[in-house]
Amino acid sequence: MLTLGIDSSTQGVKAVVYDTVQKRIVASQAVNYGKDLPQFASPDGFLPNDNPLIRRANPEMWVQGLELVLKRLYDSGAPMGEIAAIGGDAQQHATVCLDESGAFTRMACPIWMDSSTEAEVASLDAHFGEALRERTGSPAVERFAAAQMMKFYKEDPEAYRRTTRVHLLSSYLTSLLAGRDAPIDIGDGAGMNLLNLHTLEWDEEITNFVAPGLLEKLPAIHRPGEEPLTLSARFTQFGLTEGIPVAPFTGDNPASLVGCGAHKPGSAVISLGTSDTFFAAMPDFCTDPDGYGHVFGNPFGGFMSLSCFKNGSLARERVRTLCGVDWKFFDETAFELTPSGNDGNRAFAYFESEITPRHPPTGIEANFDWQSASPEVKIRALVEGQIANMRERTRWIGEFKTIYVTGGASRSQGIRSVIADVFGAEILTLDATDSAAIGGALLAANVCEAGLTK
Ligand code: XUL
Repeated sequence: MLTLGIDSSTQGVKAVVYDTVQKRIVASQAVNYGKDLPQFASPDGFLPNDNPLIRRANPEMWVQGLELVLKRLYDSGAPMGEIAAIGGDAQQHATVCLDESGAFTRMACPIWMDSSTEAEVASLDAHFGEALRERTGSPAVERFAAAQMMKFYKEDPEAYRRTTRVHLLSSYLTSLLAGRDAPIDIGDGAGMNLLNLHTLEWDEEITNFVAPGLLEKLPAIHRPGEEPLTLSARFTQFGLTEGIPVAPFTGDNPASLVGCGAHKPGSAVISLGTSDTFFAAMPDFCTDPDGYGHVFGNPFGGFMSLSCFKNGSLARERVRTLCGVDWKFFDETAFELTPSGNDGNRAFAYFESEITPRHPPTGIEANFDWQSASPEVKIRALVEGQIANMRERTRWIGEFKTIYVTGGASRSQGIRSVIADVFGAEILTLDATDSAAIGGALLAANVCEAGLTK
């Protein structure tokens, strides 16, 4: 069976046609927002803003990105007519607000990188304290929908009032493909500070506190085993068959959990993308006592734990540019020229405000003379700093003998060896660096195999 997996990430969108029997990608295409949709003036997938805490994107860019990647697949001769089902994922936490006619009520949607809701987080903290973490799996978090919607209501009450539906990007894309309002997937819905993970219902007390009428604006919650949505006629222009099942899109991290085959407890996944994340299927529900980590839904049932680090691939790219070296040097040579441990030289990159742990956007902080150091020392210092911080902040998730490494930077032998050293674990990689899109394709296959197709 062929299924289509779509990954709508921060910097672009990818689509893979996946053969579920031979377990291989038969066609794939990608769109980069900066390069391919320059009219949205978002080189890194968000609108540049003088305030480094504000990170927003035009939702029209996500729609055009989706259509362009499907067009590219179709034009490349991919077997679109043979695709039996569609699944996918999106960057987590981005909210999309619509009015009754389905038009956007907010043309600059906060994405996961937004940290401009400090005041709202403080007010959620003051009101709910520990109860928020206990009920929703996460402490009050800047990028999550609760704080973001509280701010939207305060900043633009008129647009908030006109909003009749608040989607996550994942459920918005499912709605677009299905041509009707789609439910929210629990994997991604858990990343809003609004879903009670004990009842798997929206928490009325929290929604009432956040903004008036929010509960009615939230989509239904997807229940496993529900009849899937089906593809709308609009997408037949790309050779797809109207009426094929569309599995509810999930978050990129839950999709990667599935794509790596790590949806059963036992192994962990490190995804090295715009954000670096560390996650694992959870044997038992628990939360991060230090208040940085999260609990999301596992698309195959139960929960997953996750810690997210904001200064991931954009920081690596920035240091590579500062060093004036190519990717081969960054990924391999730098690690051949330097010893493990880097003679004690370590650096932390805060180009973006960091969330795990919280840190303002101060640039590079090194324990050595950064300016005069060689490129290889700088590169190892950065990567060892990133991975050592990850190790420290993910102890609450558990100890793992096997770690899957995925995402663009998983191609780097140097980075993989640092992970193996720091975690003392066996490192596995997939053939494709993009486990999220494969996860989407597997979720699509799952709705077919569950016999839920019409
Ligand atoms: C997870 C998070 C990021 C985004 C990146 O909580 O914010 O990993 O999902 O796309």
